[in-house]
Amino acid sequence: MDVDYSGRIPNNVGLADDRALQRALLHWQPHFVEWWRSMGPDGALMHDVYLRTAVSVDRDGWAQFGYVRMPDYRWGIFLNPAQPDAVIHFGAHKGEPVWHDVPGEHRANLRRIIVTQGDTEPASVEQQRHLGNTCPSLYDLRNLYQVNVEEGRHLWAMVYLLHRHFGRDGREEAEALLTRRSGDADHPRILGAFNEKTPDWLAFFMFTYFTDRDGKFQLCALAESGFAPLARTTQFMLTEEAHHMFVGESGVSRVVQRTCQAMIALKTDDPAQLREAGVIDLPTIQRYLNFHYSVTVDLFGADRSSNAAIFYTSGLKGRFEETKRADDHVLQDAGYPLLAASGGKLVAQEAPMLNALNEVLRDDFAKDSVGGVGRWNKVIEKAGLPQRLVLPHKAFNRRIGSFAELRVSPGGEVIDDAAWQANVDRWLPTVADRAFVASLMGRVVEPGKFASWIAPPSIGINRQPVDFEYVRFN
Ligand code: BYC
Ligand code: FE
Ligand code: FE
Repeated sequence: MDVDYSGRIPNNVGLADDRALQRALLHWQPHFVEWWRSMGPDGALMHDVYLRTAVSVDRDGWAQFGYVRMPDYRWGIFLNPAQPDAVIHFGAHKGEPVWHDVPGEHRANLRRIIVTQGDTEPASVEQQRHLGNTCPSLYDLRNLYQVNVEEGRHLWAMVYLLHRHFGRDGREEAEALLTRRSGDADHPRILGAFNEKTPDWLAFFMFTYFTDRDGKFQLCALAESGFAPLARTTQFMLTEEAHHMFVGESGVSRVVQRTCQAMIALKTDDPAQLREAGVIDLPTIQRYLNFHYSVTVDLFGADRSSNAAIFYTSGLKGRFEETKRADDHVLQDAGYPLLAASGGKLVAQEAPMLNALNEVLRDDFAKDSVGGVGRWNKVIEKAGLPQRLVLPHKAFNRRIGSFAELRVSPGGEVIDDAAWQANVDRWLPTVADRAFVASLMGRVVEPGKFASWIAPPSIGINRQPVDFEYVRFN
C-alpha cells in the first residue's frame, strides 16, 4: 500500500487510473491552497517546518520526518487496505458484504455525515490560525503546524469521498467546505464547538485534548461503517489523531508542572501571587477544562436522536469498538439509561438504546477523558500538593440535548438561575481569566527556550533534542 508521490496529489487509491476524478480533484486543489494561504497558519507561508509526512499506510513506517514549507506539504489521499470478504458488523444489514459504492437509499445520510466530519477539519485550522504568533517555544510551534497540516489532510480525506462517490452535489459540498468560516455570523461552521475561539495556548491544549478526542470517537464510530471507503479512510485518520491528543495531554501536563513548581517555590496557592510569578493558577486551568469539556460533549449531539438510530440501523455509523461488544449489534430490544431532571435531581431513566447512541458514544468519550486528567493529577501529587483537577458532570453547561434546558453545577446538582449566576465565574473562564492568560502569550522562538508558564517536554520529536531547530524562519 505504498503511496504514489509522482503526481500532484499523493495517493494510494490509484488516482492516475481515474482521469475524471483526478481532473475534478486537481480543480479543487488550488482552491484548497488558496484557502490555506488565507485561512491557514498566519504568517507561516515561508517557514521550513520539521514535519512528518505519510509515505505508506503500513503500521510501522508510514511517517517520514523532514523540513517542509507548509504550502508545499504533500496533502494526499490515504486509505487503509481493503479487507477482502469484509462484512457489515451491525444494524439491519449485519452479516452482508460491505459496500464499495454508496447505496442509493443511504446517499443523503452518508453525505451529511461526511460533510459534517469534513467541516470540522478546516474549522479547527481557522480557529488555530493566530496561535503561531504567540507560541511558547519552537517545539510547540512545530506541533501546532503538524496538527494543522494533518487537519488539512483530513479535509482531503472527506473531499475525496465526496468527489469519488457523490457526483455533482459532492463537488458542490467540497467547494462549500472551503467557504464556511469558523465563527462567521453568516457562514458559520456546522457544529457549535468549531465556531468558538481558540484564543490562547491553554485553550489550544484543552482543545487538542478534548475536542480532538471527540474526533477520535467519531472517527472510531465511522471506522465501523458499512460504507468501506469511509471506514478505510477514517481508520488511517485515527493514526494521525493520536498525535493531536498527545499534544493536548502533554501540553496541559507541562502547564500544570510549571504551576506546581511555582506553588512550591513561593509556598502559596494564591492565584494573584502565582499570576504575578508568570504561571497559570490551578483554578484557572480548571475553568478552562470545564469550558472545553462541556463544549466538546455537546459535539456528540442530542441524547435522544432519531438520526443516531437511523445511522446505526442503516449500517452507516457504528459504536466505539463495535466488534468488541457482546450484544446482538442490532439493538432493537436494548435499553440505555439516560439522565433526566426529576424533583430537582438528575435520575437515570431507561431509553431505547438505538435512540440513545449519541449518549453511548459520549459516555465512552467521558471514560477515555478521565485518563489524562489522572495523569495531570499525578503531576500535582508528585509535587506534594493536595489540589486535584476534575472533569465536570456531563450535564454542566450544555447547549445541545435535554440538559440544555437545565442549570447544572460541575458537581452535577440541578440548580436555579440565581445559583448559576452567583457561581458561574468560579466555574467557567471569566473575561479577566482570559485577559490574564492572553497577557502571558509572548512569542518564544529561540531553540530550547520556553515561556514562563510552561515546562519543557521530557523528550523531543522523532528523538531529536528538545532544543532542536524545529522551525526555520525565512
Ligand atoms: N452544534 O439528532 P441530533 C473532529 C444539530 S470532531 C450545532 O443529535 P445528530 C475534529 C444537528 O445537526 C468529530 N448543531 O443530530 C476535532 C441536528 O440539526 P437538524 C466531527 C448541532 O446528527 C478537532 C440537530 O442538532 N465528526 O473530527 O444525531 C479538530 C439534532 O441533533 C450539534 C462528527 O461529528 C452541535 N454540537 O448528531 C478537528 C461525525 N449537535 O438536522 C477535527 C459526523 C447536533 O435538526 N457527525 N446539532 O437541523 C455526526 O455523526 C452527527 O452529525 C452528530 C450530531 C453526532 C455531530
Ligand atoms: Fe481531524
Ligand atoms: Fe485532530
